[in-house]
Amino acid sequence: MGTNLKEATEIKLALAKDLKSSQSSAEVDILQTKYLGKQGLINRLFKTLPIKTDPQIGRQINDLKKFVETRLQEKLTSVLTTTDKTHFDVTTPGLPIPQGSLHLITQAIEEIESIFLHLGFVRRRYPEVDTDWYYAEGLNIPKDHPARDDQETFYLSDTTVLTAHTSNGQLHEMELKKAPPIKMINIGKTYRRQLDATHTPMFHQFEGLVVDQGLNITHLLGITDYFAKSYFGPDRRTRLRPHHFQFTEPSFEIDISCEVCRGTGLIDNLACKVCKSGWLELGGAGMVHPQVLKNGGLNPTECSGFAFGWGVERVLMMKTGLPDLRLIYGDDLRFLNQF
Ligand code: FA5
Repeated sequence: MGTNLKEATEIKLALAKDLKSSQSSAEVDILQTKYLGKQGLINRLFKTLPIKTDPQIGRQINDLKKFVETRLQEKLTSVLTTTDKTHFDVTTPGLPIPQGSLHLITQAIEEIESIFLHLGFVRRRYPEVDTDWYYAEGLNIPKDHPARDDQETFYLSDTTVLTAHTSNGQLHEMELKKAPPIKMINIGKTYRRQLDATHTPMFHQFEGLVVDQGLNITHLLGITDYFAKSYFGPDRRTRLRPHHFQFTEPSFEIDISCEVCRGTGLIDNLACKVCKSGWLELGGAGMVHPQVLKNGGLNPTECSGFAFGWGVERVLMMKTGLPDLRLIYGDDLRFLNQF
């Protein structure tokens, strides 16, 4: 009897010491094996002590076993709730991961790009920082033209600008291709010193340029109409309005029929509040000026072309009824999450 008491006391003392130095569930697991495992200290007592001849001994070892089990369980609970930060409970429900999405302008650019790719256009990206020649001089915009006004254009040096339109891509494309046919859509960032509900200092334009033999205004109209119907809906119509750009001749503004009043300009016999006239302005276009073809290294007696340049933010505004372009570049997630 004395012998087994002595061994139980030794085990309890060793356990107390082990528990004190254990700081993690992994360490408690090791103790579990050391004391309660198949080859553990308690099982060794069952094997070595005369439990068959003295049932008292068996009972005492069982009590010791329960004691060890309880202390190990207590220790495990304690390390899990306090010190053990490495423990991973696979049954704990996960935290929801906030889901991101493409920015609404990226989505609009992808949609516009896919419409033009469908028509056989090639997507291009030309410099946002460019020289005076590509941005203005080569496009027939002389030094004293109002578009050069530094109130509107960000000049980086006397001869370098942050491009205020994507039309600089026209000359780059002509130089790259060297000969017709040309059919490119240049979508890029553009910059102007403007800020209000319909103007942002950085915005995007998509610039189409098509050069080939025998092109005329009806081809421009066909492309414009296809874009309007694909992007805005099959009921929309387009029209040309005379306008002026230095790099196209003749030049136009393209209008698209208003969806709200269906192009009539009237709702319940009152002027439509969205468009007032039945039409909304899409952007500029025209037949490429012969001098610009020459500047791009092409022969205007052998080919002709048309070009257009429209604002991505503005077409998105027209499509979605967005009241203020500044929302697009703000950080209000209640707005951005809707896209
Ligand atoms: C031009 O920039 C011409 N380069 C377009 C062109 C290309 C004409 C090819 C002929 C041939 P405009 O200045 O009108 O044109 O600008 C084109 C479009 O850019 C506008 O219709 C509008 O949709 C958009 N836009 C202009 N300024 C801003 C701005 N600050 N914020 C957002 N969109 C703008």
